[in-house]
Amino acid sequence: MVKSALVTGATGQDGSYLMELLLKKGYEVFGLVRRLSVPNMGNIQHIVDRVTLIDGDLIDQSSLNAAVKEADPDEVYSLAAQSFVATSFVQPVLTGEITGLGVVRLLEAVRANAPDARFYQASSSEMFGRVDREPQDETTPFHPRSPYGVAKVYAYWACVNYREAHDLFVSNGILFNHESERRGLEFLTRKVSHGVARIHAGLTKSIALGNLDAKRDWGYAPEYVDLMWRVLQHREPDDFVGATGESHSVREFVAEAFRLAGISDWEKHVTMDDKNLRPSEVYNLRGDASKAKRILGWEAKTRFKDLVRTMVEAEIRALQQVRPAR
Ligand code: NDP
Ligand code: GDR
Repeated sequence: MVKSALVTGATGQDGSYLMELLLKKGYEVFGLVRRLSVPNMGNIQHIVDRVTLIDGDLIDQSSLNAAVKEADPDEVYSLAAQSFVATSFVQPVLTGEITGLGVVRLLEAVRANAPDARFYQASSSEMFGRVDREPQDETTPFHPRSPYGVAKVYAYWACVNYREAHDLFVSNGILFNHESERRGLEFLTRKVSHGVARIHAGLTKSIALGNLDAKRDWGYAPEYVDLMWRVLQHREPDDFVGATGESHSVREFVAEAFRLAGISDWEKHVTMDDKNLRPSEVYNLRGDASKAKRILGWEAKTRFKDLVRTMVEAEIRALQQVRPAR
């Protein structure tokens, strides 16, 4: 029997890699997309004729009910979110509506229309926030530091509650940062790799950043969607951290990206803009994914320097395709 999966957040970084993976595994794939005045199919253009796209919005219950009915899924991957932490400080209510309550709407749609489906929730290391121990694992207490983190904690506990109260198969992946050339341009790694490539091409002179001392556990996105799939293949619902176990500062990321582009004096190309600072910052995250390794056989493979290289090289290549070297 061919399995079917419904992926929300289909146009995002993770949705695009996950749908590719599910197609490779022979799934019938349904992707939830919301109506935009100008469609943004960039990440999924290459697979758009092999998946079924369903219109829907996490704010709209009836569209989620209809999507679940149409897909009749064996597996649901709840990836859609207002996912940019900085924006959550200026749009806290919208972030709560989408990133928090939106997940409950999807759970309700599944409970009513596909109660046997397995449900994956894209939970986040941002839930740990102000950490009191290192590394963080499934037992680390949550202390979110942004409206985004708060909304993710709400969604996380809603998932646990639907598992306990309604006996649904609901699992959380608590994933640390994972990046790629498909990342949105406002996220740090893509902003830097894109900016460095433009400086390398002589198109601009500098990048404006915020806190260079924050540390993150950065992995490579295609490996993390494999973890999502493994989480739902496990015999029982459970929660798993996904991380590399290594932490690096924003400053290290920036220095390495400029080094790879052959620019040694990176400080001359980075300016500070207070607009990029957050009212409350998450200073230090490093994950312990040993539970996922032990139970699911999953491990992050791409190390920090290879991730930076992959992203910078992709940006330089992309620019060369637009403006071939003379
Ligand atoms: P993206 O920001 O790239 O993608 C978010 C997706 O959600 C987009 O497809 C977006 O659609 C969709 N979306 C936003 N609002 C709505 C809405 N109201 N209704 C329907 N769809 C909506 O995120 P990522 O792919 O990076 O992340 C996927 C999930 O994993 C998110 O929930 C994120 O919070 C979480 N996460 C991500 C991590 C990471 O490092 N990437 C780490 C831990 C958790 P559109 O294209 O139209 O904007
Ligand atoms: P994060 O990712 O907040 O960790 O959330 P982001 O790339 O936005 O920030 C990482 C760190 O870099 C610092 N920083 C800057 N960040 C941005 N975006 N722009 C800047 O100019 C800049 N300067 C410094 C930030 O302050 C922060 O410390 C991501 C998202 O994908 C979430 O959805 C996900 O849940 C978490 O990762 C895990």
